[in-house]
Amino acid sequence: MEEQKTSIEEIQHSVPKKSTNFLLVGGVILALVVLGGGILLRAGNRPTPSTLPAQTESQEVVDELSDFSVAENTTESEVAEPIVIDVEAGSFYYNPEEIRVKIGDTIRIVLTANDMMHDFNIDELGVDGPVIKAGETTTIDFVADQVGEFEYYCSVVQHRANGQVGMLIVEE
Ligand SMILES: [Cu+2]
Repeated sequence: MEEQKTSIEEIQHSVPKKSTNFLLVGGVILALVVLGGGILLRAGNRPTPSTLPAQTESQEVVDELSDFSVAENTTESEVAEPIVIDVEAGSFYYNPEEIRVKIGDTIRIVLTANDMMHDFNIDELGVDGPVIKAGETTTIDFVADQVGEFEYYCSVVQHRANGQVGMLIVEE
């Protein structure tokens, strides 16, 4: 046992000594090459004046995104406080038949059908409400984003021709 151990130690000490040095030198050279290559690569990837604006751009995008969320919050608070206008629809009329608002107002028409089927439309403002039956109520939200006088009308068969119209007046 003692002999065997000694012989292994001898092998470990005598045989690999030169090759250890060789490996060490080789390893150092390899390390230097890898390190040198890494430094060169880094130097190649170092931000140049042409890549710097890209970073600035992405920062701007982040700024825009935060601006957007602020704008969205503002819109939400505007939508949260619409001007509510109750409108009765019947054969063949609207009550009221005239509505006055200010430019930029968010309008909520609460439309109730007193009889038959009716709806509420304003072509110029892109308002196209759903058709409701007698006794039903619906809400139609829109922004009065143009100054002027806009006719609202019922699109059910001949109701408009029969006089089911009104006037939305948007003032500055
Ligand atoms: Cu109608």
